[in-house]
Amino acid sequence: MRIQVLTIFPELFEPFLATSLIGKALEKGLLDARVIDLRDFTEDRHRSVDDEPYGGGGGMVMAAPPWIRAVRALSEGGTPWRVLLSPQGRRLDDAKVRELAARGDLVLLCGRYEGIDERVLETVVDEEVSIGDYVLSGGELPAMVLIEAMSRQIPGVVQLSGSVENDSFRNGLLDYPHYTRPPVVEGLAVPEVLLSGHHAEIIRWRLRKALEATREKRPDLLAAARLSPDEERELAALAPVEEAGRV
Ligand code: 21W
Repeated sequence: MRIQVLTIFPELFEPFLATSLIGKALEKGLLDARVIDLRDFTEDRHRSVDDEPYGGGGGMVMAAPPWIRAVRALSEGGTPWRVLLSPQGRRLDDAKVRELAARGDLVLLCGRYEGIDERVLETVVDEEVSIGDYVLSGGELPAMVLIEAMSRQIPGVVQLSGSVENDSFRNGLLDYPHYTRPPVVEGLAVPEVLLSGHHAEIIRWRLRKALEATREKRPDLLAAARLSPDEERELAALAPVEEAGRV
């Protein structure tokens, strides 16, 4: 997977790219991530990337020419899919992560200031992606979120490919509860079944807990989940929902 990031804050990506899973993926050559300073594509003495908005109003707008020169330069010798991280984008979810990861060759554009000249979108952007409905100061953190999520889809990056396959969201459900030593914490014991060694029972218990958690915390996910006949049967057999506040 090749990812090229365009930003005016390349240093923000350094510790992120050097750390843990991403760092190892880069080392192993499974991921090729490069961060490019947008200012390298300016042509004025001050390397300026922003200007006042036509039509007036507050704030500054990122000018089109450096973006267009940069994206064209990064597209030489290939046809990368060009994604602008933007509050106007479609909200990122698991399906979009997989879809973008499958493209294999991406340019991520990280904006700052009040926005980017619309002609950038019209000329060198294939798609806009947001990470949620809250205001950030730029596209850098969203780009890191996207890079981390996509990296987990590269075969060999997450050890035990099973942990990706069984991951929460794979079947559209939340995760089951986890426990490790010690066996009792603050008077709370680990559920007996997990100590029983009955693998089939443990699998079933985890499925029931995942179904319960999803029904309780994310009914929207449960409504959209693609459940197997076995999972449907377990869902139907769950104890009815406890009403909040009932004693
Ligand atoms: C945030 C730029 C808000 C401009 C209407 C008109 C990329 C982001 C960003 C930013 C505004 C993402 C306004 C979730 C995010 C990003 C910087 C608009 C006010 N409203 N995903 N003017 N949240 N944010 N400014 O902020 O670039 S992906």
